[in-house]
Amino acid sequence: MKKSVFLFLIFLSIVLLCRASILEVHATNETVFFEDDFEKYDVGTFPYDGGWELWFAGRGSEYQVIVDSVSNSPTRSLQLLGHHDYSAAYAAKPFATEAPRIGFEVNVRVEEIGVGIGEIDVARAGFSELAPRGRVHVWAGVLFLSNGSICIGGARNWPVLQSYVADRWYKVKLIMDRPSETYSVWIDDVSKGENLDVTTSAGDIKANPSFEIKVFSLSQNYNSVRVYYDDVKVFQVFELNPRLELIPTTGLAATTVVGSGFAPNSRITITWNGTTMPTVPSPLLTNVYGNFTAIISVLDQATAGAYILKAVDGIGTEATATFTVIPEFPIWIILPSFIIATFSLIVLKKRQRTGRQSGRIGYDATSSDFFQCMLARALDPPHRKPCLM
Ligand SMILES: [Ca+2]
Repeated sequence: MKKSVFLFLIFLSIVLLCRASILEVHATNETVFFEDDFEKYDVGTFPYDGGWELWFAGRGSEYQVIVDSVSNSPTRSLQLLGHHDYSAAYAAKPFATEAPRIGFEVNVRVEEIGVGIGEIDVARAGFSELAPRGRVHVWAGVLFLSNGSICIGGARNWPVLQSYVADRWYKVKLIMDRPSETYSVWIDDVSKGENLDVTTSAGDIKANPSFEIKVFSLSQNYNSVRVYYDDVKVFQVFELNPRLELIPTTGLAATTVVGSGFAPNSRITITWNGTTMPTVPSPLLTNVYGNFTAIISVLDQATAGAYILKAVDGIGTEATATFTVIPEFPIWIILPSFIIATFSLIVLKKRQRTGRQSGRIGYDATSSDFFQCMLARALDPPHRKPCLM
């Protein structure tokens, strides 16, 4: 009995380890554009050094600062404070990408709820752009309303995700699929919605697609409530499905290598039977979709056979394809062609010569010797004597 329990525990441990490994592999399928825990800035300053911009100063720039009185990790966070309904406090960090799937994480803490009008947001985090006349367009922004609700959306009548309380950190995560204009959202790592339609405060989503996103922004909008942000991460999400195609798959000189399903914006290394080989272009990088195209020259032109080409990206994702080296013109084609061509050349020259001299067509001993000489050279490469007409 004890032995069976012991074996069961070992089996359970193996299963859990495998599951952990799978989750770990899955978690690596993202590229971080930037992350910030606000620890490297001086207290009382705005994090300009980290690339953050202060779009609007709310109650005053002296309130839009790093603080060490409240933090999610380990000692500092960013405080924002607006000025009633007159002026919001906005911190924004630009990032330029055409990546199809982008996401963000941020921890949010609101000092008070139930202050002022309840149906408007005191905290707002999301992908956005600065529009003319001091407006900010947000795509699927996550909103903390003054009535204690966490909502989402770029327009009014937002769907409610859950309630929240004051003076508590909430971890918000959102991943947006821009080609389909959908997103999924989590609060404290619990899913609150999948494949929801992206809406935007810019207006109709078709006229204002999420590919217009230029920044990630944090703000304190209404009711003048201190809001704290910490541990920001903005990233790209991708799925690995590496494939390699060669065009052509056989030949002698060169081939085009077409890869897909690799890590986006990642450096690709091509090997030929294990030997790293030059590529055109160089360096070779995948695009935002994880695709690439390159031209390579065949390394072993002298030895016919099958060779393994392997492409590996910066995180170790790899795919292989086989290239077969064959002479462009096999000997069984070259030799008869050579004989026929030589014979035809002799005949032609003979005709020209005899035609010029007497108008008669025929052979002589000299041309026959030349033909035999050329045939001997073709069949016996070491035979290097010149063949004379
Ligand atoms: Ca921190």
